[in-house]
Amino acid sequence: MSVDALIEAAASARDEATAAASAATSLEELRAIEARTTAKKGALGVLKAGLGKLEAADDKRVAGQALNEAVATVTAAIGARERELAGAARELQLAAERIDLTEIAARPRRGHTHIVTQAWERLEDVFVGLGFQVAEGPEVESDWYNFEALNMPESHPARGDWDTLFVEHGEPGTVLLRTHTSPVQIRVMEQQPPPIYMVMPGRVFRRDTPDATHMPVFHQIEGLVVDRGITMADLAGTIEAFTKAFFGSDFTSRLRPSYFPFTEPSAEFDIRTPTGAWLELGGCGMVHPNVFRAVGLDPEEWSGFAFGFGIDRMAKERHGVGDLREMFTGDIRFSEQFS
Ligand code: 2NL
Repeated sequence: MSVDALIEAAASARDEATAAASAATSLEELRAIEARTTAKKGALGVLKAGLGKLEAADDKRVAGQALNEAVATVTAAIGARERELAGAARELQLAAERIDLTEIAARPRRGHTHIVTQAWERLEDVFVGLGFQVAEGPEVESDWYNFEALNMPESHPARGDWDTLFVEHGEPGTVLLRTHTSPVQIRVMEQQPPPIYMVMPGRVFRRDTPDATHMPVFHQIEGLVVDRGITMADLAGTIEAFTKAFFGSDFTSRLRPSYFPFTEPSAEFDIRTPTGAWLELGGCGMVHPNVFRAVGLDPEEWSGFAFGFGIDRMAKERHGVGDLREMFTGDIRFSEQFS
């Protein structure tokens, strides 16, 4: 091959390869152009191998320069196109993975507590405002804390009123799910000397078939005051102050005679709504001397009152829920109505 023909072939291979490189749409195409042009067995590689056949040193130099220039041009064109393709691929990936954060900020989905929790926390707030402290205790209890210390010895007929759920642990009938939060009050009286001004909210358990007004698992708040010279007038005044603070100043309260084994005298308390209707809320009374004796307090020195009512029913009434069971299905469409 003459030197001119060789230079001509190099230029033509170069032009074909640079045009193909700038039109390429994939890395595979670029690798194929390399293979057929700049590689050892490609067009320019083969021409380079033919350099040795040229006789004149000048011809070798001129043709060698032309070949080197052609390889450099093609290599640069392939490199440039490769960077373009990589950039485009990255653009595509970014577009595909794009998240519009403003869309999320525009529709905040904030949850809220269950209506029983809302009532529980409001009750705590009101009692703390009246000067009470809050105490909690275990849900699995012994016979002593749930019954015995509350003036209900083993033979006491009132024990049957509590539909107790027993736990298979230890001696049969000695370990149970607490049927009220009163055991917490016993624990508090055992652990700290009076004066005591405390409320005990918590989950309690009874062997009941669920219906519109009963659940086997429900929530209660009980209050206990122990001090010197506490009378039934303090109980009535506290119930009245609570009623106005919790329901509003246009509500009032009343006590009606009742019976509980752990209080004497005992009463039910009702609240009167602004429309004049009376609603039963809970029970209360003066702490029975036997309860003081059970925790080692002298009933001649100390006196006190206690009260208790159901939290679930308060939430049910407040939100006009027709059936207690609705509150515990866990159905988000129910819960979300009460933010
Ligand atoms: C109700 C009535 C009541 C008590 C709870 C109590 C606790 C101790 C001593 C005396 Cl340690 N009494 N608690 C007293 C009267 C009534 O609850 O209807 N609860 C839902």
